[in-house]
Amino acid sequence: MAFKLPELPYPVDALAPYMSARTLEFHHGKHHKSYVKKLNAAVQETRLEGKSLEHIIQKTAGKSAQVDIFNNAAQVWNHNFYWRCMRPNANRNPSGMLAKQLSEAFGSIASFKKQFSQAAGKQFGTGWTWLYLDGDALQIGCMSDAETPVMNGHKPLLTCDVWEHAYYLDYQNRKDDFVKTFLDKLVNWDFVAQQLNENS
Ligand code: MN3
Repeated sequence: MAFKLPELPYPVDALAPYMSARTLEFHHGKHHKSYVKKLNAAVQETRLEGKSLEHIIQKTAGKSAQVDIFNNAAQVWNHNFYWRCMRPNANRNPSGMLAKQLSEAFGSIASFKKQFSQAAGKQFGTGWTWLYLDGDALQIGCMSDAETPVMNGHKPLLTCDVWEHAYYLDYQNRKDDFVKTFLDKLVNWDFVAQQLNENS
């Protein structure tokens, strides 16, 4: 069973004006699609063919001979997850148990957003900014290129793609504006809360 490009969970123009249809057409329809195609070609007739993305990521992480498989598998996983982290007409802030746990871990919701933004801002070059669970501890981290908490057995809760292809058409060099808009206008906090609940 080859991997497939999942449909976006909303129409391609649904996140405008914060993320344009043009960005989603390129990012989902070309970048993400290309990772899926390259991954299928790379695992064909290897022992990894037919295995889950998580299995492939964990088996190839840190192995230089399999870096091509790792990069494409992790990018497929990360993008599959990223689209689900956003929704149209999103609430500005989380509520309920998620809000309580974020406030306990990071001081307040505003402080969580500030720390997440700072982590994204510090990422030099391509990468992803994450909120994830390490055991029961909520952590913010930036990881380079295709790296993902999945490779370490951690549980991702939220991610922001900070590769230039994620924001350049809409924000050009204003990465900080993109991350702020992502946190205030695009995050599907219900999805983040669901990921947290799956763990308990
Ligand atoms: Mn991307």
